[in-house]
Amino acid sequence: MLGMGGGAAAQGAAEGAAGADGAALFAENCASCHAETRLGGTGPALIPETLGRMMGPALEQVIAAGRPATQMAGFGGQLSPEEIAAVAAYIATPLTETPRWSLEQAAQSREMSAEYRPAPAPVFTGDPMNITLVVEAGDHHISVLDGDSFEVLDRFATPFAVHGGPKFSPDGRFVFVMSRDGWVQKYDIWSLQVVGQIRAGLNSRNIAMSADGKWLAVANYLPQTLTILSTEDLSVVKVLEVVARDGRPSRVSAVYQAPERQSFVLALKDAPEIWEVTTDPEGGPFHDGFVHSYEASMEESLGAEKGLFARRRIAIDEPLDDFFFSPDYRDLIGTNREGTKGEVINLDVGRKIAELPLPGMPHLGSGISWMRDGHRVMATPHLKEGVISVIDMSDWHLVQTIAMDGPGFFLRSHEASPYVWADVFFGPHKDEMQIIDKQSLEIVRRLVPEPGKLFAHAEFTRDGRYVFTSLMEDEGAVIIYDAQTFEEVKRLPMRKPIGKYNVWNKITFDDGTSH
Ligand code: DHE
Repeated sequence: MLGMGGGAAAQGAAEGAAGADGAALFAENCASCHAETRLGGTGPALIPETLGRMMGPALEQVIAAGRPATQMAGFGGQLSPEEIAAVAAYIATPLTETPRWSLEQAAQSREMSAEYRPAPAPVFTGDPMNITLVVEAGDHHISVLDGDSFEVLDRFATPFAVHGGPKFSPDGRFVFVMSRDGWVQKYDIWSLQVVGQIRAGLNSRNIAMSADGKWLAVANYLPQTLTILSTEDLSVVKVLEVVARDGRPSRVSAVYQAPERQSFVLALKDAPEIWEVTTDPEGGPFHDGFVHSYEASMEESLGAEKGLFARRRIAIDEPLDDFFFSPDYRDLIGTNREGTKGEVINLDVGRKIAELPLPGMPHLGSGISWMRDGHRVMATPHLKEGVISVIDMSDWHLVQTIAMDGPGFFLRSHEASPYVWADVFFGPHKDEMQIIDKQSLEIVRRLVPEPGKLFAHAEFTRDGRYVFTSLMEDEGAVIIYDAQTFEEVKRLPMRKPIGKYNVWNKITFDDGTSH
């Protein structure tokens, strides 16, 4: 079923370790589950795009010992260390051809659950708007937490390696999650049941929901496409080939919804372009009556594209990897992975309006904003520097660089909270959460619940009273704190909990949450 692309391509690279033939060993031992093409079957895809980006044990260790509580058995008894090294080298080698994944192939992968019965009302008594989902990477599950009682209402299996924020329907009833292998799963929070799943791409970055809740855009690395699904039944409604103006195909860095604009906004990873794809059935913001003005260069790209999913290109200086928006979605703040500077692109006029001093690989995807002294400021952690940059969004000047105990990954706050919770994901202080006062920008507290263990990512309850944090270890926990006193309130054992997502905070775009 899968398009060709891998197979023998990487053979040369994997023949090395004492002459063991990694490709042949793979075909014999692994292909039945992971597919001859390495693009996945009953087991996940074994390609660098997926493997190189996951937190977890080394490849050789997994091949030798297997993965507990999964179908992945250990091969330590059958293969010598040299043979295991050759298989690991083979699967770490890039595919030589970009695999195909057509609309038809995606459609054939769609599986809707026969057991699913939509409930007329929530099957639990708690507030459905205060549900928080916890992605557990240890055994690829999601736990559904009642945000008032802290009870686990359900725990369901997800596709392998879910990444990024799940996207909730505007009424908060359904949620969609995406795996790095391109599977998108739909779950009904009222019924506490999985609705179905589809493989929308072969290696995907993230998903975005349209403002009207009808469409889901899937940003793919492999193949170079943007897949648009119907949220109703997960059917594929459109596959946009992502080809830059100069004819080169490009991966998609990420896609987000711009609710005020009724559009999806995506950045191309391999070309200096931003695309805006309208989800307005009338074709806005590209229809004739649209109030914003466009520059002449934009007119050209509007061309014949009108109506639902019409696309607009915005030319920029260099490709963007990571980005963030002003609350009115007129400005996009982006950076490349080299992370030397940030750029502000105004989406109305379709060009750069400012540059930002943001060295040290800012992680704008987890940026947040809030009001300070009558000005809106945004803050971003940096993956390569132990600082958080705070920028004034009215004139784009750097307000302050907050010195942290190491580089961090995630920031979170809440409208009702005077504090930002920031992790120190990398380095010797990975066990620490630093709490920053949103007005003084001072660090007011450091929490270290388990010295030496990775402690990261925070999410608030709907009312902002409690904060859920992750002890990101295989035998880890969600640790719940009082958001005012910072006292630990409860600990829920979990299998490597990563991200946590509160329905209300997400669907209302609460100040303090990332996309
Ligand atoms: Fe993420 C969100 C990109 C590595 C956990 N990450 C995102 C988003 C992007 C992104 C673009 C926003 C998507 C969205 O929510 O719609 N992540 C990247 C990378 O480029 C990077 C650095 C390398 C890569 O793997 O591609 C990366 N991310 C990781 C991890 O190693 C993490 C810690 C573990 C994992 O799951 O792989 C990780 N990323 C997360 C989480 C979010 C996320 C938990 C959602 C944060 C939120 O609160 O919304």
